[in-house]
Amino acid sequence: MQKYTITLKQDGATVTGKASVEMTDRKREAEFKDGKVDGDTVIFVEPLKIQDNEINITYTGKISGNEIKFTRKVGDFGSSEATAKREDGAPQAASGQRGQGAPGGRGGFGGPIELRPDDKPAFPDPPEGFDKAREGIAHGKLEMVEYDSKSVGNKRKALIYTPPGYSGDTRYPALYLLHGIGGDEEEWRRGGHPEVILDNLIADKKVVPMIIVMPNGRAQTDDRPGPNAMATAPAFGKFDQDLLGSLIPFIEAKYSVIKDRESRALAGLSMGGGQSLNFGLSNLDTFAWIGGFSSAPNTKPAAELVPDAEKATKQLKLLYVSCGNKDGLIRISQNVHGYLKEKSIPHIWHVDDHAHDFQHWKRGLYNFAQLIFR
Ligand code: FER
Repeated sequence: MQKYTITLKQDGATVTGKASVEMTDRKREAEFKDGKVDGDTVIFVEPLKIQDNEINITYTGKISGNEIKFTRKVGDFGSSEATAKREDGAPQAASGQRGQGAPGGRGGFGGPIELRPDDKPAFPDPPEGFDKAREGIAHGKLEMVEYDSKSVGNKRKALIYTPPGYSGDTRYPALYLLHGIGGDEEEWRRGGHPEVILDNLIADKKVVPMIIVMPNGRAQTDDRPGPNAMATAPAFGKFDQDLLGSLIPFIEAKYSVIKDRESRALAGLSMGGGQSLNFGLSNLDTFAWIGGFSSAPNTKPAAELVPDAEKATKQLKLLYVSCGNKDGLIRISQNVHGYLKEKSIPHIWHVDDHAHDFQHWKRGLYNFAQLIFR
C-alpha cells in the first residue's frame, strides 16, 4: 500500500505543485510539470524515472465542488482512478488541494498572498450601518426584467434598481453591475443588497441618483451556474456582445436614462470585475467609469487591457481597482495596478482587510457609487 500526497497551487490557468509517495520502504517526491487548468479540467504531469527510463504520469482531473476526480495514466501502459478532496484554507494539502490562500471567503481561490508597499486603503471603512436597511428614508425599487438577447439567442433576465422617486421626467445615469463565477442576476441582491446601500447613500446625498442594472454575465442559453460553475467561465468572456448589442439598447429604450458614455458605468466583483476591466477598457466610447473589485483570472493582462495609455487617460473618468488583502486572487489586481502606475494612467487602487467576499464587494460598491457620474 502506498500513500500519495498531492499539493496543487493554482495561479490563473497555471498549476504547480508536487507529489509525494510513501511506500513501505522509501519515499519518493516529484515536482509537477506542464500543469494547467482549462475550465473544470486540471492536467499535470509527474516526471518519473525508472531504471533510466523517463516515464511520465499524467493526471487528468475533473473539478467538481470540493473534489477532483483523477485519471492517473502511467506512460502508455497503465491507468487508474482516484479522488482528491480539497482541504479549504489548509496551507499544506493532505491530499489533492486546489488552491491555497484566502482562508474563509469563497473558494479559497488563488495563490499565496504577497502584499506590496502600495497595497493600502484609499478610503476609510464605511460608517456603521452603510449596509443596513434604514427606516424613515425613501426607498428605491427592484424589478426583474427580461430582454431579447441577439447574441445568446433567447430571453435573458436582469435585475434593475430604480432610485426613490424614479420618474420619466428625469433622466438618470446607469451603473451596470456584474456578478461572480457562481452568481447570476440575483447575486448582488442576495449577497450585497445594493438597494440598501444606494437608498442610504441617496438619503445622505452622497451619490447622484442612478439606475443599477444587474444582468446575468454568463452569456449562454443555460445561464445557471450549475454544479461546476468554473466550467461556465468561457460564457463570461462572450457577455460583451450581449451587453453592448442587446442589454444596453433595451435599458435605454425602457428606462429614462442618459445615453452617453459619461452616464454609463461598468463595475463588478471577481469574474464580473474581470469582465468590467476587459469590456470597459476596450469600450471607452460606451463607458467612462470602470470598477473591478477582486477581479478574477479572467482579467486580461494589463498591457492588453490598456494598449493606448494616452487615449485611456483622456477617456476615462474613473478606473477603480480594489481587492482585499486576504484574497488569494489579489495578484491579478496588483498586476493591473502595477501596470497602470508604471504607465501613469490615473486610477484608484484600494486594498482593504477583507477576503474574497461580500464584505469587500459591498464596500466596493459604496466607494465606487460615490465617485461616479460627477
Ligand atoms: C479562477 C479562480 C476564481 C477563475 C475564476 C475565479 C476563471 C472566479 C471567482 C469568482 O468569480 O468569485 O481560477 O478562473
